[in-house]
Amino acid sequence: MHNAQKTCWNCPAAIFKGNVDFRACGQSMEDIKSVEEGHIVIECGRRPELGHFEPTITFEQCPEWVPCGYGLMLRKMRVMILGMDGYLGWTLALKLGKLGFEVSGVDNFLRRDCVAEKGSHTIVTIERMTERLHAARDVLDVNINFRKMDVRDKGRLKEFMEEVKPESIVHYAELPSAPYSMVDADHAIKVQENNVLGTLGLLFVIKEVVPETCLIKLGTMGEYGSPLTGRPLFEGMFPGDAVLRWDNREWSLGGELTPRDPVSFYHVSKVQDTFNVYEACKYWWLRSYDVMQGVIYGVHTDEVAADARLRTRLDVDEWFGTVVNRFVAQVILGIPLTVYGGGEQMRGFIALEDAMECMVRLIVSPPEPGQYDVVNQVSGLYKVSVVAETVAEVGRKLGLDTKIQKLENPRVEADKHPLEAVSRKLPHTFGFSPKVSLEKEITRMVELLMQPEVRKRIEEKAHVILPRTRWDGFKKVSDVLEVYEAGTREDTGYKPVLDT
Ligand code: USQ
Repeated sequence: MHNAQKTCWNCPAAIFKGNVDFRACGQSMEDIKSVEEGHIVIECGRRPELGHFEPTITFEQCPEWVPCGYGLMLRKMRVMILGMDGYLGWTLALKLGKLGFEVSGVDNFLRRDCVAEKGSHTIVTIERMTERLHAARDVLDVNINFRKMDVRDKGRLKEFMEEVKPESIVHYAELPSAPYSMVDADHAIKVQENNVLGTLGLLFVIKEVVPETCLIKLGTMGEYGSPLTGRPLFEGMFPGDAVLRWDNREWSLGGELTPRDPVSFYHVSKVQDTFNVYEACKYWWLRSYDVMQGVIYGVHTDEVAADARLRTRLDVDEWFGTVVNRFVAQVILGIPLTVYGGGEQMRGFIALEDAMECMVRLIVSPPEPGQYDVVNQVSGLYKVSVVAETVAEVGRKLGLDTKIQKLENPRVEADKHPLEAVSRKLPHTFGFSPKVSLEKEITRMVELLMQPEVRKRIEEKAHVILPRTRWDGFKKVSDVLEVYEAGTREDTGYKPVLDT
């Protein structure tokens, strides 16, 4: 098991008692006189009868750590999900609950409000939170402790954390849309205020209430941009003068701490978070995984599919819909798939189900105090045109014919570029291997979206599919550069991917 050899040093139940300098986090304030000079000692929050001891017990040896299918988990581990009402937050809450974690969550429903403000809606109907919680109890026997709040309300957040004492915190409470952040000044400010200030305040609350918890923060691959030099997207935070070796080549990072080149004001907010989290780990010995996640797509996990009332949201409008999800909705409507620019731009992708598995693996394998670790969460790299061909091909197999349209790119982004994402930690350190191919998840999506009630909801919002938000600030629908039959171009590199 990937986390069997981790020790109390990683365990959030360990209370550090003496001879350890955690500087401002407060855990070293107590001086245990009886302990031999120079030894680090802890007390176990779950087994106080053990007294004070050195933090050397492995997860495998500790009876509090039990198998959960994704490694060993701390029995009834308390996980708080910030942004629990969202696409990912809700899906993860159900998955963790089903695995036996004690799940709590907060949300202020900002995502619902922003989507409504733009005149759109989730095409998969989702219930109000009260209904969702009831359904989780009835269908999955999962009880979730939910509190409505804005994470920027530090007082209320602190109160809730004092009550729950989370042993892991998953931070999804951010506005996730690049186009939404590019609408105008008000939208850019709203995104950056919500994301950057929310995360900064959260770090102070963690320091005060639960410095031993692990913060799992959702960053994004888009923080790296797409370096035209072909420099791989390394996983980590490296000193500016580091020279990294990869695939028999050497790369100098050009004097930056870790090179970032965000591609929208939204992505800039994520870069700012990266530095704030990194600093907090350094100043206060907090611990964090910063997850650089690729574009997520899909609708399926066993838990959300268990009942219609448990489904997670799915957005396909120009602001909140991500590319695969949008293309699948377009296939259903028979709209030519909206490839921006030449379609040669490449992104990292991961299916919803795989992303959730990665999160569980990270939760059960906490870093050490003071450790800030970057994890690239991606299962495949595809050109946008290849994604379009794949969606069209799956659609064709299910009886839906579609064309592809190339639109003048509303974004400012490199049209053609190399992309090499280093993603070694999830497979090598956390035991993850992707299970869901692009084709498999697209097939599940098409099948769900073809259902009459979902199709009707897509049709109702067909007018918010074509992009109007441009990075250059002009407001106009992108010109169509060309329209062609899917499968007629040889240059897309489309190859069906087999399930692993
Ligand atoms: N694209 C199209 N046609 C469309 C929509 C998008 O060609 O109809 C292209 C875009 O130009 C872009 C690529 O597809 O090159 C990805 O766009 P996206 O909207 O799917 O994803 P992005 O804006 O990059 O942001 C999304 C999520 C964000 C997450 C990010 C991961 O909204 O929360 O952080 O994916 S990443 O892209 O790796 O930064």
